[in-house]
Amino acid sequence: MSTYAEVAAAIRAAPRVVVISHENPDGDALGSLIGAAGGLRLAGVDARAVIADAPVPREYRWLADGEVQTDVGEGAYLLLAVDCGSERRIAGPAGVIDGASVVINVDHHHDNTLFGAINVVDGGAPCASIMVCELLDELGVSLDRPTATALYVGLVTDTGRFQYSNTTPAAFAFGARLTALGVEPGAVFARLYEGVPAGRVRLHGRALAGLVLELDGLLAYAVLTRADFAAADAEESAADGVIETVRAIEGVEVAAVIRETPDGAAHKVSLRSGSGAVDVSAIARSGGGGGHPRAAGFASDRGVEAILALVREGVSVHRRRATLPLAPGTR
Ligand SMILES: [Mn+2]
Repeated sequence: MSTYAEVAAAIRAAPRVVVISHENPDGDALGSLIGAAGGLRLAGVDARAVIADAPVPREYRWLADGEVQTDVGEGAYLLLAVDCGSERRIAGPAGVIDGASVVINVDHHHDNTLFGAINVVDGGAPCASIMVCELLDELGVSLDRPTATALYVGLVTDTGRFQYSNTTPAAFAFGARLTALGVEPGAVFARLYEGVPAGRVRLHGRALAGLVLELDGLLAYAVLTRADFAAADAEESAADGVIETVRAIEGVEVAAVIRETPDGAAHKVSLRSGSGAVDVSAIARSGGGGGHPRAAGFASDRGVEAILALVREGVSVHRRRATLPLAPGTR
């Protein structure tokens, strides 16, 4: 593993930096991406944030509008990937890795494939944006409020608003530091979690109405088809958050949401672990994806039944290997 000092030295030596993150960008992907590009510019580095063809979810547009380009621009560049567990999940334009003079990988996914020439991977970091901040500290950057706000978006979303098990003392300390720099948590909350479109609520209703529990209630899943999106009049990112409700069900160890892609040719599968007794990133890897032990996903061109078979098998393997903590008296 490399150090932030090595990353900083490579960035200082580069003509310019292109920052990228993962497909279907979430709050940490976007916060890390925009915070890194903005912070690097504060360090005097020619940096741009790039997302090719990935629609930014509605709740993050206030952060991303005007800050993200769809192409890498002219000339040689160093590539900085943030919050990307694998080169396959990069949301950059085709050839963005091959075209780079150097690839740097700064990430907190424990199953990171170490695809960079320089890799700084910390599976214990609550979010990638805290790692971006460590890099910016190494470069001697004084964070301004917009950059701090972008980094805070990564922190507040990846920790589930300071409620998931990755909400460490370091997470709170990072939040305190960013708040002292002028980040307004209440305003960020309103931007991220209020002003919800009605279509999103209708889509959640459809997903939850079709909820299925299997394996003595250890596995719960919901399936969303294109017909559901059309009937709810909901955009793609409206499915976000359904899985948190499914995961919270009593006794559920693995929650899954399977959603048909807009072209109808494939499915995106989100997985969450209830107590952490099942490593859902292992299930996701068996489907060609990856992630964190408690939050992972994969894309598949298989049908729903084949995907469910893979998920059931994954849950069963872990049931055999580990004694799942069952809530007393429930079964
Ligand atoms: Mn992340």
